[in-house]
Amino acid sequence: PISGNGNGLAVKKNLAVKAAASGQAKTLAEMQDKWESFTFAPIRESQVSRAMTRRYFADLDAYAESDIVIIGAGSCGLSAAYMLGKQRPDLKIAIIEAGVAPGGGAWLGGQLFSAMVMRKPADAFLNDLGVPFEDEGDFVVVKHAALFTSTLLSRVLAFPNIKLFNATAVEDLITRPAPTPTDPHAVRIAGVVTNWTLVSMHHDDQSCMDPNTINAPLVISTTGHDGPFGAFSVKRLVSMQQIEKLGGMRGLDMRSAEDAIVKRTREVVTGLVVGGMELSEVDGANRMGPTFGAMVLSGVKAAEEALSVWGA
Ligand code: AHZ
Repeated sequence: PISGNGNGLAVKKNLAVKAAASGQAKTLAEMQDKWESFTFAPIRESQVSRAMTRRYFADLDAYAESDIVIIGAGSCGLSAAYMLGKQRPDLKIAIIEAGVAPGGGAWLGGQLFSAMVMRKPADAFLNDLGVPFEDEGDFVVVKHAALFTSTLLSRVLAFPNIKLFNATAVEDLITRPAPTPTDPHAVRIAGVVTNWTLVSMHHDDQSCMDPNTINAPLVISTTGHDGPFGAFSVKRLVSMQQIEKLGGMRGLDMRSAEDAIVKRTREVVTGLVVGGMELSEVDGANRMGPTFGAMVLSGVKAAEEALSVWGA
């Protein structure tokens, strides 16, 4: 409804009439060569505002209780989301991505080159996704990393049960006591604490900017290796004394790094599955540099681990 202009009803009626008159869908061919008489369907600014905010706040409301939260929408997080969306349309899955642009480091291959290399058998993921590649024997090459990332992203965003909150940072983890016989101070992870990233970046020079929260029985953290934003959850696990210390990512060794990351993808603390390069910081694993097979297969395994924990 249009209101707040002192003449709400009249405007509403007027717009409804115009919308009915021009509302028929046109094909692009019908528009061609008729640009002199071209006009868009009518609109009022408040309609645009409400179209966006109503949906965003309805999503915040709906996903305040999520089934699974994925932190980070890089190649690993998006791969996990894709597998979960495909297998479990009944689950509510929120992805929290600190950047405005989801995709993490997967928009380019390496050193700003376009092509993206994936070692076999990660080509199975590309086949599932429908991304074409050149076969080089033991590895495959996607002609542009952006083709991989944009395809994966579009498939993930099309799932009705997945909501991506980008430009939103996870600032902390929600915990509940879960003492064990050997550790009376153990906790389980029960959700995430969020804030708009621009707000998160200004806690030092602005005050009173409390965060928001999402409850979820299972969190998958894929925030990448340490950096301005990376390795977020595992660093927090150390400061809250749930793991003793981080192993620290080791130097580059393509030959061992990829197997290690996939094999070690697991529930690190109850309720928190860690995948992708964030794991290299926990276990002291090598980095692999510009080969992305381990990222997608770690995502596949993280989804599998999450579902087994979630269903347990
Ligand atoms: O913005 C981050 C990125 O998109 C996001 N992120 C980090 N901290 C966050 C937080 N809240 C919300 N606190 C956060 N989002 O997480 C995403 C991580 O993506 P990535 O591409 O950096 O990590 P990945 O593990 O999916 O892929 C790693 C790719 C690499 S790094 C590497 C090497 O250095 O050797 N090799 C490969 C293949």
